[in-house]
Amino acid sequence: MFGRLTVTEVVMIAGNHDYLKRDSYYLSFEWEKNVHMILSPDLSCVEFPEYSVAVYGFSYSSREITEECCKGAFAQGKQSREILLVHGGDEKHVPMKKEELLELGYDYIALGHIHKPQQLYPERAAYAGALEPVDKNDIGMHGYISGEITEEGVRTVFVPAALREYIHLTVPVTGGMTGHGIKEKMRKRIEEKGVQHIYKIILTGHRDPEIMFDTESLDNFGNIIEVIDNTTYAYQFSKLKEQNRENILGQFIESFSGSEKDSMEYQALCEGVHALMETRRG
Ligand SMILES: [Mn+2]
Repeated sequence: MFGRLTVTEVVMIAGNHDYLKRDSYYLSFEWEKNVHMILSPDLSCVEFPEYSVAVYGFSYSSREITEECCKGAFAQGKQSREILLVHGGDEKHVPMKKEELLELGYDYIALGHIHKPQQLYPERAAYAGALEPVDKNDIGMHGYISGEITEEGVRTVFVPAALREYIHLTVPVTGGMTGHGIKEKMRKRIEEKGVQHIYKIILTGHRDPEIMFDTESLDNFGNIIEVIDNTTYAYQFSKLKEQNRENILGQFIESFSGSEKDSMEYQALCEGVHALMETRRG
């Protein structure tokens, strides 16, 4: 596939997942002419004199690299534009400090390992992130970074390219909404955001105590991996308290007076009242 590219040179390094084992396919594979894999575990470079560019990097030869090997990995001035490829950034995978990276003298540092795209320093160092999200908690946009080095310096732009996103979608529920109503609301919200994405739905707000909804049946498009029901029951506590001054229900509500809507106490109030009401209903 890389070989089909017509005006592109590909430079790559092995990371912690595809590190260079003794029988690694990387060691014997014959890449197309435009593909340059840096196999050395020590800093090496590929030069492109026609573009006045040198790309530096090193590959993993073990699952982990706990040394700070970016320390002292200075740009060597072989070409007028120099780029560094690094895979890692956490404790067990090439620990590094942002300040130290920036002092190495590269025009740009292209980072991998962390799946979420993020800039370490604008126009100088960034994680492109995974091309597609690879885990259900890998939320947000995914794509690649397109960069240009000119006389004016480096300019980068993040290009969203993933076909799907994992989205955590909050759907507010109000008292009086039926199971069908909630399902319709979810359908609308998902249609607005895109049915191609994969959703974790978080139901919030208050629901009618009489309403039972089956979270299993809410999946309109087959793209919901989880429904979390964080709703509380929509009771009118002040009215219930008035009506039940003389019994345990009224006293129970009274004992929670003043609790904040989002607090654990409020949750306990809702659950407790619901339990007491259920016993009444018999
Ligand atoms: Mn990695």
